Amino acid sequence: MIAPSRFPPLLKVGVFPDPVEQALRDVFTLVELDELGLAGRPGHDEIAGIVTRSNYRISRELIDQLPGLRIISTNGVGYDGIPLDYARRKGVIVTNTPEVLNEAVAEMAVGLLLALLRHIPRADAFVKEGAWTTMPFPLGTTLAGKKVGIVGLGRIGKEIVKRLLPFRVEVAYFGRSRQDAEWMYFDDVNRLAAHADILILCCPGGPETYGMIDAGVLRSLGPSGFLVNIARGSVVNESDLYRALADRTVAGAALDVFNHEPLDASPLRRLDNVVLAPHVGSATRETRMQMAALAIDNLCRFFDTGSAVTPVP
Ligand code: 8YV
Repeated sequence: MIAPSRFPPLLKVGVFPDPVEQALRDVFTLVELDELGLAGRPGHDEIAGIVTRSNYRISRELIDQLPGLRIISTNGVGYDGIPLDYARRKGVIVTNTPEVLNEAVAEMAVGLLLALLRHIPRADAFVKEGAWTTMPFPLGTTLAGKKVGIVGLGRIGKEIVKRLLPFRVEVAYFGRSRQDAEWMYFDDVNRLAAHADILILCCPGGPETYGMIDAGVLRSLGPSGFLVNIARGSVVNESDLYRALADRTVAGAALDVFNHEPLDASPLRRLDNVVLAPHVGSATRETRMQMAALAIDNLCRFFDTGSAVTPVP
C-alpha cells in the first residue's frame, strides 16, 4: 500500500519507462486522463500539476479542463509541445529538464552519424543474414576531414562538437546569432548547407525552425551530403527529405525524430540510405533517471515554495 502523497495529485500525460514511472509514483499520486473523476480517483478540479515527456503534446483544451492546474513539468529539454504563452496566461508554470541529457543526446548524434557514414546497421544485417559469403560489403564514407555544420549551437550542439573534434573534422554553425566560439558562423542555413558535408540538426523545435530544412537546403547540402536530425521532426520538411533521399539529391540521413511519431507507414522506412531510430536521444537508464529526479525536484520545490528549479525561460 503506497502512503498517500503530501502533494496534490498529478495528471500523467504519456507513457514512461517503468523505472521513471516508479520514481514518480514514489512521490506523487498519478492519474491517467481516462481515470479523472472515476470513483475513488481525483476529479479534474483536484489536479494541480501535469507530469509529461517532451515528445508528447499538451493542448490548450486539456489545460482548460483542469481549473486547479498550476505547473506542467516535462521530462525533457524541449517544450515545443506545450502552449507556453497560453499556460502563462492561465498562471501555469512550465518546467523542463535541461543539461542532464546533453551528453546522452550528443552521444546519439555521433552514433547515428557513424552508423550512417559506415552503413553499420546494414553491416550487422549483412553478416547475420550470411551475405558475407556471397558478395563484398559496400564502401562507406570517412568522417575524418569532413566539414560538419551544426544547426543550433546550443548546449547539446556544443557537446556534439566536443565529441566530433577528435575525429579531425572542421566545424561550422548556423544559429540566430553569432556566438563567442572559434567555429565559422553562417547566418543563413542554406549557406551552411552549401559549405558543409554533414548537417547535424540540434536546434529547438517550434515556429522559428518549422520546416527549415527543405528542398532548397537539401540541394545546397548536395549529393555527397549527409543529414543527422536529433532535434525535432518539425525542423525538416519530411516529404522534401524523402524525395531528396530517393533521388540521391543528398547521400543519406540519420533520423531520431520525425514529423509524426511513432513513425508508422512512412516511405522513409523503405529507403536504403537512411538510419532510423525511435526518438531515443536521451534514452539511457542513467539519463532518464536524472531527468525524472529533476522533474520531481521541480514539482516538489514548486508545491513547497511556489518556485521551480528549472522553469523554462
Ligand atoms: C525527451 C526530447 O528527452 O528532451 C526532449 O526534448 O526530445 C525527448 O526525447 C524524452 O521524451 C524524455 O522522456
